[in-house]
Amino acid sequence: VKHPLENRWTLWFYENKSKNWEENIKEVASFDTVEDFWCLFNHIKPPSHLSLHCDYNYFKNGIKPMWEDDKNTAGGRWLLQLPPAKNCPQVDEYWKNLIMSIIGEVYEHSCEINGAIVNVRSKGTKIAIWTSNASKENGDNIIAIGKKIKEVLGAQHEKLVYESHADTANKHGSYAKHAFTC
Ligand code: M7G
Repeated sequence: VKHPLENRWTLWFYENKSKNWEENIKEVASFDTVEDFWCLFNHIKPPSHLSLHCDYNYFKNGIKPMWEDDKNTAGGRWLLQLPPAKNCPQVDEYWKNLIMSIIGEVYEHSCEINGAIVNVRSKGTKIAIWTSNASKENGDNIIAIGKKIKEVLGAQHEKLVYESHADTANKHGSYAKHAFTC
């Protein structure tokens, strides 16, 4: 008997092929048991072995890994910015622990977590958890999620920043306004 997860999750893969961002993002597979997750996760390259400009996205089934999805429009992301993967051997371990934590629903406010993304870029690797409610009034829950992320990653020394998708989408230059840090 396989061990069921609380939610069904979908892996999406982004590969920079065409100019149209949305065309580059493809649904790969879905799973709702621990065993099927490991089967998929162990079958694909870790982030450190991905080509530049590729992303893995694990999202709850039915939520697209895009700002435009109804569940994401009012949300934001907790972001951990790391050096390029070759200079950062922890990337794969962080990523594995992060995905295990979201599908295992270890967060007190797991219902606010929509998914997680790793972006492999020349300037560095970004790891993020996307949450559904970026409002100031939801600050306590956002901070609680951020603290838990640091704990599950074993990354107390790293800095996390939270930015709303609205700010990220409207950013000028490389930096969005940071709504929270932890
Ligand atoms: P990125 O891949 O998140 O980070 O965004 P990067 O700048 O380190 O590569 C790159 C670009 O992809 C953005 O400036 C947008 O043009 C596009 N893009 C990224 N995301 C997450 C979205 C999204 O959710 N919706 C749309 N329409 N475009 C996006």
